[in-house]
Amino acid sequence: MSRTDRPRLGVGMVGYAFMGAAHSQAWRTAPRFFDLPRTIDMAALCGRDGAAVAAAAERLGWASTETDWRALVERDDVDLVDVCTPGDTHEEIAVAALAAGKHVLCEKPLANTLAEAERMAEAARAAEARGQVAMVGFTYRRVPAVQLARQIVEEGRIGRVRHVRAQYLQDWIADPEAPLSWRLDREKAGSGALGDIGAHVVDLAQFVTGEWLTGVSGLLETFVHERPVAEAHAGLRGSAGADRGPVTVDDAAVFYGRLTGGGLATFEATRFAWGRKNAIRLEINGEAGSLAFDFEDMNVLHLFDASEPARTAGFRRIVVTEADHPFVGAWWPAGHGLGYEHGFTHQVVDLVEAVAAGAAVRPTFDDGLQVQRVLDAVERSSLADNVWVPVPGPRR
Ligand code: SOE
Repeated sequence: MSRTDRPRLGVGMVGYAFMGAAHSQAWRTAPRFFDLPRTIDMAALCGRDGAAVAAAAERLGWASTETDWRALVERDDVDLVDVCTPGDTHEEIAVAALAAGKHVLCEKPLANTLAEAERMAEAARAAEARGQVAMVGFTYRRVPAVQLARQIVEEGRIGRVRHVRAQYLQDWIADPEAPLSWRLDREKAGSGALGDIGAHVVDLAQFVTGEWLTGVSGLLETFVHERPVAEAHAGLRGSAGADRGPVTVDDAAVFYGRLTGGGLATFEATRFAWGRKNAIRLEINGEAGSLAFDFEDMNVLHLFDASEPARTAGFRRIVVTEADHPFVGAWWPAGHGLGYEHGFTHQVVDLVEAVAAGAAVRPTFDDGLQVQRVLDAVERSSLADNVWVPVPGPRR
């Protein structure tokens, strides 16, 4: 089937900041490197400020604009709504889009609260029964090295999982004078490091092991309670004075939990780790070996096979750039590697294939709800002197 006579998939996106730019790149690029079963039409970009969204549409490759997401959701030429807005709007936009018969891709974390996530997952289950697709944007699952790690665990190569050691380390607000942004405001973001980056490592731990956390205990901390207000975020000014405002979320989270297979998991999420820019570090220790990954060296997966004779045993450095590694064959010759943006493109590839097949694609909103259950339990634990808080399992 030539590319031109494939059924059209009209996409409408809400939001055009960092995630909007990364998703736009994926919608533009995926059809050019993967043989998708749909022709992608980047039909409309939505944002409140008409002039700003028009400029963004021009820059990011969208054919038209809307200033009200409700209008976007009702458009007949939009089949899929991509939600790239702060967490306080995820539920209303995603639920309205699902009710309007659209497929939905929603940025992570799914929601700002457990109650919102439960309502979104319920709406998604009903929509999936009608043949619609709902996906949450945990893009790091689609880094080839992470996909390979999942395959190795699933093949039983490292045996039963004993430990998961997961960190997400950044430093973009380690400077106490770094200005406030919506990510530091509880109303907009729901939480700080816990929901923003802790959500990623919870999802990765559950994805790579195929297990989920049955209970957690944790601590949250806010190191800097007040910051300068940048003009763009004038609305965040507090009583602290016209040019400063309060930080109302956690700056860092540390927590641990038990996995369904009996293993133990430890997590750390912080944006105060000077020198760490986007360091997602995952180590899985099984009864027969270990895996280790660091996003700051994202094309490499380390494998230790405990069956190797001690004389020559050691971590093997697998360069995940071969054509038969997940997703890699569509890109460059062996050894040339991929980047941060490729996880977003691979996300679009699997989403569009699921839409064409009329099938669900993971992470579903139920997967997003499972992460939200963990975040909620960590928050409740931290508020109660880090007591142990059970985490209910997934519906299916
Ligand atoms: C900020 O911490 C952030 O932009 C996250 O919100 C994204 O999900 C992650 O991909 C990069 O870092």
